Amino acid sequence: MAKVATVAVVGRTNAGKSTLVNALVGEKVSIVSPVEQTTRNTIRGIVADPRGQLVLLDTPGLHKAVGTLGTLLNRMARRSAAGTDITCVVFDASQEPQLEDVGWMQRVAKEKPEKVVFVLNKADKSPFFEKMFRDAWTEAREDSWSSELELEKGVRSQYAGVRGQSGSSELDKGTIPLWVKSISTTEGGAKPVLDALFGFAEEGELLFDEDIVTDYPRKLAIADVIREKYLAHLHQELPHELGIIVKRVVDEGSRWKSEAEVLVNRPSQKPIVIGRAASTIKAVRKAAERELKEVFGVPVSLELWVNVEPNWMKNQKLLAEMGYLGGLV
Ligand SMILES: Nc1nc2c(ncn2[C@@H]2O[C@H](COP(=O)(O)OP(=O)(O)OP(=O)(O)O)[C@@H](O)[C@H]2O)c(=O)[nH]1
Ligand SMILES: [Mg+2]
Repeated sequence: MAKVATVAVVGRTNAGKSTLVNALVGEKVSIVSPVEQTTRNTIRGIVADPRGQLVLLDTPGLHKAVGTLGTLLNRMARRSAAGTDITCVVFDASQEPQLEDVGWMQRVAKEKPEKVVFVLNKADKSPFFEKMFRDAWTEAREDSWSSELELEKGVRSQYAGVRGQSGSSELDKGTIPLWVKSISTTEGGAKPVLDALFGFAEEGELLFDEDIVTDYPRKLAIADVIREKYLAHLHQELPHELGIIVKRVVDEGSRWKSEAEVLVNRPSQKPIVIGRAASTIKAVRKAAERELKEVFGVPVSLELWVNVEPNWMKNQKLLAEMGYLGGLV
């Protein structure tokens, strides 16, 4: 029988979760960019391997939530971690541990999931803060256990005594994460993560057909590719105030025709997404069409409409249309 596991890939925004998922799947199933909050939906990437099958949930990176969309993304990430066999926390170890990294450590220390992989990502970069991450974990674990013991016994002094003894059964009961390094920008660089995950996987029936790499809905996948091309074009300009809704996809046999709405928050943002003489929207459309042909194996022609929709990030109906309200898990 094959080895099978579901894996929540979590961590702070920009840590490289989607890049890692793509490397593990061996195909691009999730969009990637240097801009924060790139991933907005939970996306399943399915890894086929001679050992078996891993179902990876790529989640939106945890960040300080601003507004409804931000809160939703955080909730989605936390919820995904709860329902899976393995929790894979990705850290960008080319930077010192940040608040959100420590937040995930505290969560792991508190909830003690049985199978946890801590990925020190961007191992190709220098400096690399491995020790700081390991120290941060030691601290998070001790803090959590200290408050637990205080609760159980009501005396801090007893905790101090226990901490000094190595191999104390009381302090050993927590999670022991497996630490691995990864260079997720290359398929081979992520192999240590793959091996760690299969090490935790258990024998079982395959959850998906062997030739499936993702079950992410087509409309949402197209919207994501358009948004990725926009992120690449606009860089730090209004990335969070840009929403894409794919209105329809018509399968004409040898090609698909798709119409999408590009939403901005304010009228002043319209010229930015259109560009001088429509140069931006044209370049985005071309780049997206090129990638969609590669992803789906058929030519896709896109029609893009730009609309101003004040406060779309708080509009439940629009958020639902973008798939942000009902996760896939
Ligand atoms: N040098 C280097 N860059 C990496 C590595 N992994 C990811 N990156 C880069 O880090 C940036 C963020 O990657 P993403 O995969 O979009 O990050 P994410 O964690 O999914 O971000 P959100 O979706 O916003 O939560 C991109 O520019 C990637 O190319 C790595 O191992 N090495
Ligand atoms: Mg992502």
